[in-house]
Amino acid sequence: PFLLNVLQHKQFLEGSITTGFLDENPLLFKFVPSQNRAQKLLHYLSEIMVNGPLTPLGTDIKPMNIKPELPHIKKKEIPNGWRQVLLEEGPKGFAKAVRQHRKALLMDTTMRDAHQSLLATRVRTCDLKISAPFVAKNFSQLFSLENWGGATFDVALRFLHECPWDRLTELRELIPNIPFQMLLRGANAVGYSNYPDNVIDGFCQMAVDHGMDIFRVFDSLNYLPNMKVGIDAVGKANGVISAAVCYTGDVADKSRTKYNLDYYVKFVDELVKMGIHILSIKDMAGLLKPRATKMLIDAIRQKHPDLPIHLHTHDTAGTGIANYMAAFEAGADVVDVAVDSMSGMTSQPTMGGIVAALQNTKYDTGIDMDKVNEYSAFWEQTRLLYAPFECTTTMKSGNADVYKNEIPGGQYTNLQFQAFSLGLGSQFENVKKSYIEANQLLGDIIKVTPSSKVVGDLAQFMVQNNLTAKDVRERADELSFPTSVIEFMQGQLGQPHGGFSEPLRTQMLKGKKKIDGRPGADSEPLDFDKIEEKLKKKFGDDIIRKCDVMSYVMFPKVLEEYIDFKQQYGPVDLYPTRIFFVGPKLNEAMDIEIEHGKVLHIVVLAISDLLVETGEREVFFQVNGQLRSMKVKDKV
Ligand code: 3PY
Ligand code: ZN
Repeated sequence: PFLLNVLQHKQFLEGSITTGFLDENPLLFKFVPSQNRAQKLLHYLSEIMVNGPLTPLGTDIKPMNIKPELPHIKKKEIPNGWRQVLLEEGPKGFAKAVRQHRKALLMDTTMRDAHQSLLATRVRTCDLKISAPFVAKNFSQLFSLENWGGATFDVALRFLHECPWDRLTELRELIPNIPFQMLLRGANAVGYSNYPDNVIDGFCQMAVDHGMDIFRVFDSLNYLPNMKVGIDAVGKANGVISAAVCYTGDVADKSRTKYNLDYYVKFVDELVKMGIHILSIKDMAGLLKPRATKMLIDAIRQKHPDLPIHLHTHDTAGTGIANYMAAFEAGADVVDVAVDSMSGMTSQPTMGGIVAALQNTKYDTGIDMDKVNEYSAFWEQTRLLYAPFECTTTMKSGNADVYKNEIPGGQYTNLQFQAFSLGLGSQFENVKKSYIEANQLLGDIIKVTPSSKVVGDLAQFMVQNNLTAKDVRERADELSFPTSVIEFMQGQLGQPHGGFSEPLRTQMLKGKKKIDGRPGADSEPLDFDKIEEKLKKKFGDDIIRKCDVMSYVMFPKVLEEYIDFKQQYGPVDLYPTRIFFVGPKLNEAMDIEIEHGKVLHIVVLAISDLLVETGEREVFFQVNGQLRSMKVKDKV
């Protein structure tokens, strides 16, 4: 299976090789392993057919056998949009134009937060690509598309065996007119703990180079020094800095004094001083109510008349559209929605809902409802391909109890799912109660990735060990708390507003080191060249790209496993979603285009009985008319 490059060289083919040829062309004599993609792809199918899915499924509900489609769109049908404004005017001019725009603007989160909140972030690039030209043509009025960052980076590599950088490049190619937006976890980039500052800089530059435009930067504790790392990195990369203030509590409730209007306005003042282009209000749990929305946006708007305000919420309690109406009245510029069939509950409020609500008002978005309906119908079907990951397996409705427990959208779905998979629906009620207590124990902190995990881990620890808040306080020095809780208490995420709860902190840490400043302040810069060299040595020069090095820096083990998997099973991202997750039915035909114009027509014909001597089964295929077979160990 090895090819010599020299065999394809013109001089070789002409028979005019001279003795100096080898010295002049050393690279041609390098061995290049043939990719043998077809063989690897068959290996993937064989494994699934014999041993079941190679990627963990959330439930045993099967993806539906359908092929959602949208009308074909030609490139020349795509109109200009806000991205052209950004490219012409730069981030500052773009922000100014957004603020001057009198109508309501929308960001569509369908490609990121919506599926992170409803489908465990499992939506694959191939399905995003099917909808991309339709979106580019019909929704050119959108302020942006949120299609990257948050958990999508990790999940793409870890569970979907696809490269997040390629996703970005490919979507950019298909959508040249709508700005792309990503969620950047400040000094944690797209990870769960902080990286050295040069990593954040390098990451943002690479994202811009791959087509990213707008970065929503947040910190899970609203800790300004962490925010600054992200903000500066985006600025250096010439991206649009959309700095987020994470919202918790209730500014309309006078009895709740910790996160009051004054707190938020002062925080925003500090962000503005850092030179941000847009302010995001990130209501990650969906805690805003219309009156609070109005108070908050009014207060910020009065102090910063020229600052574009972009509101993000989750519709967990079902008050999302009402909040958005209040937000526009108070002077917000942009709000976040997901297409109807991917909206609601722990996802964003509906696109169709807000478009319709604003029609024939001064805020009219100009978006065509028929097109929203068509896009929604596509996602309604596409969602069925992700049935094994559906939050609706257990979640049937929104729930206003979120105002009490303050659990962020993505985490709410997860915790519920975990509780039900333990077979205890009532467990979820206990987890929610403990979540409230855990938050209070930790000093009533802002809860969003990764600080929300700290509260969730402590809550589950309390449920599992049957502990009340009083027990935790009294026995803190003898209990062994989850690592995330200890790390938070050490100060590894940053400093919470109002400081750590004492004496709990000291008791829990039992002498462990406390960090009282920015956790990553003293980290040494990473040497990317050295890492690249190491990875190339391990996997081969032609396998490792610069973006793989960055993925490795984010998630070392995940990247290595991703490369190993790809070397074993080939480009599995080419399989349609149902086949990727659960494999085909016997005699089902599929066409896989492994490169432009090169199609593998594959049919799985049969699976043999167990071959007793070897413990294997043989899977028989027809590939482009020829019979092929492959033996794999039966591990079941
Ligand atoms: C993430 O960090 O992934 C989030 O969606 C936070 O809201
Ligand atoms: Zn969100």
